[in-house]
Amino acid sequence: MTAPIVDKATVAQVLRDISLLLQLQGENGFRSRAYDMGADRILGLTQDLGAIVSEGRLESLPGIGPALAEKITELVTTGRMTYFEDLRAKFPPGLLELMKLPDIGPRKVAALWKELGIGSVEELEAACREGRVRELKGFGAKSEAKILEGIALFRRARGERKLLGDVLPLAEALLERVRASPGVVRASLGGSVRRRAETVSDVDIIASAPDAGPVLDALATSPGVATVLGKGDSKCSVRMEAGDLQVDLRVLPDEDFATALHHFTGSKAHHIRLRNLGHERGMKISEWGVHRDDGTKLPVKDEAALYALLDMQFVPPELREDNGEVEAARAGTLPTDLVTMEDVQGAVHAHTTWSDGRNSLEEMARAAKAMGLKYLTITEHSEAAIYAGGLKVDALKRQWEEIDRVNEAVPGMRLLKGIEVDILESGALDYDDQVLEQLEVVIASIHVRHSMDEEQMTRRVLTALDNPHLHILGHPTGRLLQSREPYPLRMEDVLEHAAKRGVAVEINGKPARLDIKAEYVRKATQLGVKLVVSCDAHRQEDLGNLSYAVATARRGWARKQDVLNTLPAERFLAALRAGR
Ligand code: DGT
Ligand code: CA
Ligand code: ZN
Repeated sequence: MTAPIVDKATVAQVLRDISLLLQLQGENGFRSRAYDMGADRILGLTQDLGAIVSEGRLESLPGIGPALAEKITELVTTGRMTYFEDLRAKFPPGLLELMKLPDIGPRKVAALWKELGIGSVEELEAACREGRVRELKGFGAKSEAKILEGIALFRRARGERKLLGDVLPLAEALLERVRASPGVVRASLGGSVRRRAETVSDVDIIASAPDAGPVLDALATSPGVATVLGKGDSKCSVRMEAGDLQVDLRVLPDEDFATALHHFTGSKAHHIRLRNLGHERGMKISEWGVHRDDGTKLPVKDEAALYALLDMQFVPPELREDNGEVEAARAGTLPTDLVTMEDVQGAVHAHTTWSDGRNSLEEMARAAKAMGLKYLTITEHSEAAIYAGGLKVDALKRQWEEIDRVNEAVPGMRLLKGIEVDILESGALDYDDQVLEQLEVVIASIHVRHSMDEEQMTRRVLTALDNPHLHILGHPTGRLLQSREPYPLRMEDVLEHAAKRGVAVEINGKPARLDIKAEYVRKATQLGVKLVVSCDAHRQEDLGNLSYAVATARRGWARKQDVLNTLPAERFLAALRAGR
């Protein structure tokens, strides 16, 4: 799959910005609202935006008239929207950012700008400190203090790390834009995004081209850029409006690409190890390349060549954390068959409109097929999960009939009959054995009663693993990144017991879960536990979560043979049963 130049989120962001700018300009609310509605419409699309545009179907969407359709088409096909660029050029570049502050809307920004010439957060901060804002009608000394508080809050939020899943689509769209700009020979993401860390602080892009200028310009003029933070001969940094994300682009001559890419991929800890190994061999490794002690520069055509200079195996970016990969690569024992997205034949863990999902069985089947998958396990919530529309047994059986119908209607795709059954407080599963034994795929997870102590919680999960109908333990630690701690659980005991009982363990690919995490993946494979990579999809777009599960598997050194859904459907089912 190649990412389009401009994704839905960016289109929506541009439309919202236009709405704000029109309001700043004092236009009637009617015009600006049309852009806001257009933004909602685009975000709500379940189909591929690129396809809608290329087939000329934009205008047939309710709320999108011919003029708007034309502007969106320009943006999606060329990466630019002249109307937006012209409109934006009438205002200082930092003005849109001002609108992100708490309690500051278009009317206040318009007053600050027109009366005091304030066009950025920094200027507003200075004006508040100097007591100039209180002079304005509708503002006072109190509002100055409140604005300063708001600015502090805004800056703190900006400093927080972001979920990889919120950043990667945007990063890939920008990378495509860089790739498509004049003269580019090679381009890649770097940093923690390339290493597929769970959370990231910014986006690093590295490109090679004979002339850096036009490439740097391409980033600086990208739709969705709030501010150009700095631009030099070989580097450009911008802040995107979406998520306040900073993006750093570096452009070098192609002969320096590999060593620069390696440097800016990190991690720092991995680098330090390599630098020391280089030193022992009389080589200096730096962001500028590899030099002999006498100053001569060694040609390095790609990253593999760099590792070869150090007599090491190539280390995939996901493994570059100084977690033993340096030793293994030197000894030649680093796994060379880490699981890849291409290895995955079927997706595990999907919800539909039968419980709390947004798409029908047939829509999910078609979307999975479009991704090149061969099967999808349908695993709705069970009866106890009332909040999530859990299924009573008779509804479950009616679903099987619809699954049979869809399987006939969508050749080449097989929906497997499964369940995500709740693990009750006692460790019992939420359906009787007679129901569970009729299902092809049984995932069991905890959704309620998280506040047990470690002993109780561990016992609960171990008891669940004893159920002979259970195939997969779902999101085992229950963590939600940046919002919920894992439940207290002796994971080592859980993984050992899963190995003993032949239960597979889920790597849940939902970006806020990534559960189990990479460290436990590694432990699991060492104990001989089989894994599944899952999407935990609640709508068809979520099927893409599989790639985050695969990334987590790779970060945990999992190979293809460790992951059961790399098998074709029949063998996958046989492996689930054989474990028990
Ligand atoms: P992040 O941005 O906090 O999610 O994590 P990274 O790893 O992307 O870190 P970042 O963006 O500060 O720098 C990108 C890479 O550049 C980093 O992984 C390694 C390299 N790098 C940056 N600063 C240093 C440094 O002081 N020493 C060394 N050896 N490498 C550095
Ligand atoms: Ca970074
Ligand atoms: Zn769940």
